[in-house]
Amino acid sequence: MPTRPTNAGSHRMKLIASLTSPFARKVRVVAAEKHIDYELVVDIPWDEDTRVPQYNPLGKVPVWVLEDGKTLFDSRVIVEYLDSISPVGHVLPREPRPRIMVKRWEALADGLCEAAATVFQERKRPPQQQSAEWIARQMRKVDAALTAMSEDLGEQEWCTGEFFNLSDIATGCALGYLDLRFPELDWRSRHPNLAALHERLLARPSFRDTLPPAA
Ligand SMILES: N[C@@H](CCC(=O)N[C@@H](CS)C(=O)NCC(=O)O)C(=O)O
Repeated sequence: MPTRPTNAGSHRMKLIASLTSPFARKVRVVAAEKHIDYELVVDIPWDEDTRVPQYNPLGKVPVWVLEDGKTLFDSRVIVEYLDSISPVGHVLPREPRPRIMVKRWEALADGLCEAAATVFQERKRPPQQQSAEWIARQMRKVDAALTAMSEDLGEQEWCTGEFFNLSDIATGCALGYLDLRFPELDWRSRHPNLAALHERLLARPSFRDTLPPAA
């Protein structure tokens, strides 16, 4: 069960996260795929009593707390660290070119989430303060990222070819985030290959067990 932060002196590694964050989900999926033990500490950075700024000056989740209390952020730094501490189920290739191509996918998927999260936050503001132009600009990024992902995936089983890796994890978390925050966005009919990838990912316990709670 997730807990609130309590035992600061513990040596068990911790992940401070909200259950709806696609960036935090990416970290949780990587940790699960690599069988890395940690304590999940649920903290919502938008809540008044959030303690996230004590762990990350940027006030964002996810934050990974090491055994000695040192904190790591952001999600890309955390997943790179997790991949380096355990040889189980590497999610990043060793060779420079394939490795950077996986990180390129990650940047695209994370960028989609950033644009989508910006729209989600903008829509929470009073209607007269919302900028339709700003929302349209961000949604164009979401659409363009989906198109690029779909084109790059093509008929392949996984994002970078025949092996499952961080590119698939990041993409799956981005698609899951769209389902959570933009259920009206019919990305499946426009990009059936991404829909099939999403189904393949949901066959993995790491993805099923980290599905965001219903909005
Ligand atoms: N680039 C960061 C993005 C993290 C991020 O934006 N997290 C959101 C939750 S999905 C957050 O904590 N927002 C709080 C805020 O911006 O104050 C990462 O990959 O970890």
